[in-house]
Amino acid sequence: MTSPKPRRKETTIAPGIDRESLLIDARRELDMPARRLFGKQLVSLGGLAMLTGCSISDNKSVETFLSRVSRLNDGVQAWLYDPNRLAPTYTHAELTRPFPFNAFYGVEDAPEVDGEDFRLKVSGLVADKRAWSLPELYALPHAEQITRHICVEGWSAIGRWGGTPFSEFLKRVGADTSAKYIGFKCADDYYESIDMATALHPQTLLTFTYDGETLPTKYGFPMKLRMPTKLGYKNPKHVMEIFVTNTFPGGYWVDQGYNWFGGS
Ligand SMILES: Nc1nc2c(c(=O)[nH]1)N[C@H]1C(S)=C(S)[C@@H](COP(=O)(O)O)O[C@H]1N2
Ligand SMILES: [Mo]
Repeated sequence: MTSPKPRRKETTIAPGIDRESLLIDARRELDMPARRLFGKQLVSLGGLAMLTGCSISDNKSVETFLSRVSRLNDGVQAWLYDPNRLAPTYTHAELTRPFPFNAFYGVEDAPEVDGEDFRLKVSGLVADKRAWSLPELYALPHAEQITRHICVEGWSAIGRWGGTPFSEFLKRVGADTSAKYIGFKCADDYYESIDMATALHPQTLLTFTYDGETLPTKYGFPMKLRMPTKLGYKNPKHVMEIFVTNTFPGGYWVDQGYNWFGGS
């Protein structure tokens, strides 16, 4: 006896994926700025498929489609990004205490980097590939910032970071600022990359302190790239190497499906 085959829902696009949930996902990908651009009603699955140049007939092409939607969204976000617009800043009284720790592991597993031996590697499209010791980095022009860090896991917190404007560091190493990306390798298995416009933003700091103290291990010793214009996961801690490139480097969460531009 054969049991009747379950009737195929008309909206099914691929096994396990129906049209509605795919559309919800695609809409989620096209977050705020993009929605403003396309208009909520205008975003249809067919329209998105056309924009991304994908046919969506099986699992693999659905995956390609979704990743293209995400890349399309990156492009729209980058295009809408105003390199001069400043993120809000706050007062000492507004600091979140204690500032939360977050990583893809527990706080006890945060990597211990030896500051004495530490040398920051610099590679790719830069004139000067010399590695930097911490005292050399600490001697760079200093800026302090109290800004809000927003994590996609649903929390935000106001913190105070100190360090050097990243544009200043890029100038010192003779970075090719016409290149597309800056990549970061971290002491844990984390890695990230950002667009050049954000790298040069006046509030993007290479930070060495938290609230006036040497950056503690949990917050990313020896340094964290702090960008108040980007979501938390875009802000790499325990930075070991910085490279300038035109080849898309991806990122720890981006390579698992998060949006790359990650604006906040
Ligand atoms: N090296 C490294 N950097 C990282 C992460 C990580 O796991 N490893 N997590 C990111 C995420 S998701 C967040 S929210 C912030 C948390 O920073 P905090 O511990 O200073 O709050 O670090 C970001 N940078
Ligand atoms: Mo996060």
